[in-house]
Amino acid sequence: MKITQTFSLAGLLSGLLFFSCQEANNKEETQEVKPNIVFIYLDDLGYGDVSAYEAGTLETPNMDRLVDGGVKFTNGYASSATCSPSRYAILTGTYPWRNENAKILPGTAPLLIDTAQYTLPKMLREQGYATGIVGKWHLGLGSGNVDWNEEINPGPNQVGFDYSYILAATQDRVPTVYIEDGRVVNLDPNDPIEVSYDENFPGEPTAIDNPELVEMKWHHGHNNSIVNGVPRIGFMKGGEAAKWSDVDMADHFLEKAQSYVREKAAADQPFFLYYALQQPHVPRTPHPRFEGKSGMGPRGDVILEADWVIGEFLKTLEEEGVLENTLIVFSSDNGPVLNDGYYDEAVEKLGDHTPAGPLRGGKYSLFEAGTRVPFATYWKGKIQPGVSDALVTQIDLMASIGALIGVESEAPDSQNLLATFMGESQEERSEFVLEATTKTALRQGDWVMIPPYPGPAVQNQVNIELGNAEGYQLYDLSEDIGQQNNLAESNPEKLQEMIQLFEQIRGT
Ligand code: NG6
Ligand code: CA
Repeated sequence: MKITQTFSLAGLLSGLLFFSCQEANNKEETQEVKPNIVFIYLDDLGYGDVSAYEAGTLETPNMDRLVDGGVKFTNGYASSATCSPSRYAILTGTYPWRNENAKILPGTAPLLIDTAQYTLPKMLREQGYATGIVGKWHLGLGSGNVDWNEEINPGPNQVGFDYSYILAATQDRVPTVYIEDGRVVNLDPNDPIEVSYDENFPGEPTAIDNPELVEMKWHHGHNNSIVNGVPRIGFMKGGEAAKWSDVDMADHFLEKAQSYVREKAAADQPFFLYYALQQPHVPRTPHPRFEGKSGMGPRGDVILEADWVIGEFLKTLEEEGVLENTLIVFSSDNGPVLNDGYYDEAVEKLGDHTPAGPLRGGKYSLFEAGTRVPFATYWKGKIQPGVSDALVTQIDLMASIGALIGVESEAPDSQNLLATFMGESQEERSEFVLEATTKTALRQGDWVMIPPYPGPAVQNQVNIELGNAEGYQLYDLSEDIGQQNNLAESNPEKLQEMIQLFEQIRGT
């Protein structure tokens, strides 16, 4: 009797299970498939470097395909005029100036994002997404004194990514190796890697001691260890087999990004891919296929290379049948710079090209060109092509993507502007505190207020106006996009209003 009962109970249970599974399946069918999300994020690409923004001198047809085929933002901002703070902000939905360590990081810096912090990839992973990063990280690794020969932890895999294939810091900083899921790729245990930003390892060549080994001349900084003829920032010893090939880097990251997409598409798993290209940051090392192609020297050539890479990547999304179910965000981490530390003809061969478009300043600057960057959202068949002048920032992607997949983002600085990113609204931020090398300024509506800051007006080595001045600066961008007329004296009411708001937001 007991046995029969058990059997019938089991039967009942499996029946129930069957029904609930059926129900779930039906639900899934009626529910919309989760869109994939891809960030195509360039390094130091300026507002005027993309032909869809500034036609004429450099043709970037694949970037244009995203910009002209999606929503082209003319007031889209990176969160900072340098890399690490912008990358911190895009992944955490948090103003970088809230974290005092969010500055340009050396290759030995510890992880900048707290592993307990809620992040965009964590948010997506909780919703069943595969989350991957391919490319430049520059957010620190480990918790101090990293042993590059062991598992490097914490890193991207501890802040929300379940796959990572990265360069640790920048192309001009050691260690010049790729790291996959916390392990240096191709590391020979008999040739361990050592890295220091304080002193050289005895007997190792540097650009100062061995100028005959240098194939790319340094202009400022960049005179420590030499890898592939390129002098870098920082000292490195060993790891010969693991060293990357600079000219193959674009192809290499492309391959990794493509395999990631193919794998996830085959598994039918929604994915978030943060594809962080290294161009056109220094050292500019185009593959020989692109050498001389732009007529502007290596800087132009690597932009053409990046454009080609983007075209190939889009082809892969198409081939895998996922392009129409993928929201692509295309942008850059900060504005442009020509001479960023190497003699590479970026200045000499620039011709009529205007990397910053009509904007003043560049990378490192509080002026517009520091943070206002190419910024587009593209979703084939879903987003209608158009131009938006709405004020949006990369910080807002977290809340907006959260809204897209139906979750609250828990990132207080991030504003849900999903409708704007989808091209369905002109709703915008009312204000934004931008950052440049730890200094901040306020944009509100069409106005920008830059507080007084000590320091040089121009950083001579890179030849960029930084925005430092003894007095307040106030610009009306609706009439003066090039920030030529300081209205601080002629419009004291507006200035006061903005100072107040700025201090209120910054909590000073
Ligand atoms: C600067 C480097 C510059 C670049 C920048 C970081 C010198 C003199 N200059 O310190 O070449 O690497 O840091 O760029 O070393 S970023 O885009 O990653 O922020
Ligand atoms: Ca950068």
